[in-house]
Amino acid sequence: MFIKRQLRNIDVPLSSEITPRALFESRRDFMRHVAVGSIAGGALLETMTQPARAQTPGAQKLTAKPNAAYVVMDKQTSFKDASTYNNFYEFGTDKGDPAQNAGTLKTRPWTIAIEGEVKKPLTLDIDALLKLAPLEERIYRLRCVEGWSMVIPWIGYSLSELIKKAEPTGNAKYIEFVTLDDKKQMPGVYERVLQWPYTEGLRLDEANHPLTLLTVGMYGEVLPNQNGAPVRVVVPWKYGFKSAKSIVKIRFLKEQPKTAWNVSAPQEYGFYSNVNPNVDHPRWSQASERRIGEDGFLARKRKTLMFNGYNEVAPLYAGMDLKKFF
Ligand SMILES: Nc1nc2c(c(=O)[nH]1)N[C@H]1C(S)=C(S)[C@@H](COP(=O)(O)O)O[C@H]1N2
Ligand SMILES: [Mo]
Repeated sequence: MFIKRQLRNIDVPLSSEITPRALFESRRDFMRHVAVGSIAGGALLETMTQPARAQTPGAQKLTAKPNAAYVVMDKQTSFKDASTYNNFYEFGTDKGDPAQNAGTLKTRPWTIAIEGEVKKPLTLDIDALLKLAPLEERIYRLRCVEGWSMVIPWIGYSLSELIKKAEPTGNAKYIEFVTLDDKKQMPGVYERVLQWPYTEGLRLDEANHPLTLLTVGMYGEVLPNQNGAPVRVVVPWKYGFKSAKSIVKIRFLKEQPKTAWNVSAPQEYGFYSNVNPNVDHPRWSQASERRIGEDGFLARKRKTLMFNGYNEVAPLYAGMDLKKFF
């Protein structure tokens, strides 16, 4: 069943995926970048990146200062698409399942335990975590290994702020994220598609990279449950599955942790999982991607960029064979 579902999501390249159009489009995007870059001040930048207004009845507003250093200029994905086309297997394996089923997730009270190789093990209440550092809005591309991507205005702060508070020992080389695992709130956990709890991990220097966002909101609101409320990470230069949702525990470790996807299919999902157009997944090409919301007759495929376009992370992998460490 698992394999069948995955296969159903394969992207068939459209015949409209022809070079001249792709070239034209990327040149236009480039010109847009140049134009914006040459204008001083953030005013234009802000109008061009206005979040598509969220419309969740009863959703809680969350204010955050836009951080102009972290703004992808591509058109934003609509809130509707970003909150109804999700991967969150604890709530089911179909894209619409999380939006349908995640209403049962209780996000208060909620604590995050910080354990392992730290001088200050602690259990943080979610409301304390929200106040640990100023909240920022950052517009990131997120690329799923299945071949689609979105552009989302997230709210949070660099995970490094939390790591600083925990004071890792000199032994800490890796970090592990553990998602809530509760059958009463998460109907998908009855299906044995993955090993529960969902776990993910990063090398400590990756976790400390300023791009790695501890995320509590999106589109000016608290995170919808289906997007990983009340707290998740977003690691934009890696495939989406590295961005673990609804985190209850962060462990600091000496050794590289196991990760849920790697355990389920080690030939398909490595530990690093950096977005890399030159290394295909056995079932999906990684050379191009479909931007959610651009489907339809005139939809084009976009070229996938190395590190999802976040070239500033390249030094983290200096001298590493990224085909071997996929
Ligand atoms: N706990 C948990 N986190 C998860 C997943 C999941 O199934 N369970 N799916 C991952 C995958 S495959 C992707 S692409 C992103 C999707 O995030 P989004 O729904 O907010 O776009 O969440 C990731 N985080
Ligand atoms: Mo994904």
